[in-house]
Formats: sequence, structure tokens, C-alpha cells
Amino acid sequence: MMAIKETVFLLLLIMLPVATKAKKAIKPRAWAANFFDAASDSCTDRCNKCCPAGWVRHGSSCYYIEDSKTFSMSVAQQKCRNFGADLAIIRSAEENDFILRLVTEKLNNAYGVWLGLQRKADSKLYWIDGTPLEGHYQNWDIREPNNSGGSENCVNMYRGGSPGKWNDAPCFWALTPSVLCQKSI
Ligand code: MMA
Ligand code: CA
Repeated sequence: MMAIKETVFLLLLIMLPVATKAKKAIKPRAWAANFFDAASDSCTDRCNKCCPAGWVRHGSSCYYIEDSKTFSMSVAQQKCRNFGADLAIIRSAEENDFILRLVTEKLNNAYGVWLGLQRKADSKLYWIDGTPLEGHYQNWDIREPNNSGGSENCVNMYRGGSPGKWNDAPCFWALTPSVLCQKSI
């Protein structure tokens, strides 16, 4: 007759592949769900993807904002690119609201931030990923975009005056919007 010890060992041996298989089937789905559904920006959940220190997470992006004066859009953009990021792209009112909250909290600059939006040779506006603005979410200030002087090929989001509203502005502008960077995680 088999000793109890041996019986238990054999039972465990038989069950081992079953247990391993069950674990493997569940893990990736749980990770995916936690990543996209995570309610907070905290990094305490081991399943969350995190943003670098000083960046704020929203959706599947990290945002960085700097209370600086950059006279030109390309200087702001270069700063972002040095971080492996770029200027922000806004696809919805929800994203615009989030960025306005960030700008309000972290900046003291009425002219807000440069957006990743530019007028191209066809005189239409495109996001920096090449997608056209036409037919998509927009939040222009009243009477904008006016292409004042015929040379407003860049865009800022205001903090003061018309908070959260957009203005087309000269890409080199003495009123100096600050830096907002976005990168996806
Ligand atoms: C005004 C307004 C804008 C324009 C800037 C350029 C401050 O806002 O006319 O449409 O872009 O001036 O300086
Ligand atoms: Ca304008």
C-alpha cells in the first residue's frame, strides 16, 4: 500500500499542469483590463503602466507642462521631442477639459500653451501626426481662427481671458505660450 506522503505527492504532480494552465489563461486579459480601465493616476497597482516623475497620466498618455516662456512653437516642440514626446493633440472636449485643468493648475501664463496644430501650405490646419483638423473636435475662441496678418500658422490654448479656447497665432510670438508635451504609454 502507498504511504500517505507518496499519495499526496502524486496528486500534486497530476494537478500541476492544470494549475499552470489556468494562471496563464487569465493573466494577459487582467493586465489589459487594468491598464485601460484604471481609474486613478497612481502607480501603486502593479498592473498599471506609469508616467515618469513630474508627468501626469490621462487616458493612455503622459503629459508634462512647464511654466516657461518659449517665444516660438518650434522651441517648445523641440523641448518635448528631447523628452521623447511631442506637443499635445486634442481629440475631444474631455481631453480639452483635462488639459485646461492642468494648464490652470500648473501655469501662470494667460497665453497658455502651444498645441500640436499647424497651418500647412494648403492653408488648412493639421495635427502634428498629420491628421486634418477639419471635421474633428475644435474649440476656437470667438472669431478664431482669424489668421491675423496672414501669418498665423501655429495654435495656442488660452489659460486666461478665454480659458481652454484656441487661437491661431504667429509661430514666433512675443506673447509666448508655455510648453505642454504629450507621449503615449
Ligand atoms: C489677438 C487676436 C488673435 C491674434 C493675436 C495676435 C491677442 O489676440 O487678434 O486672433 O492671433 O492678437 O497677436
Ligand atoms: Ca488668431
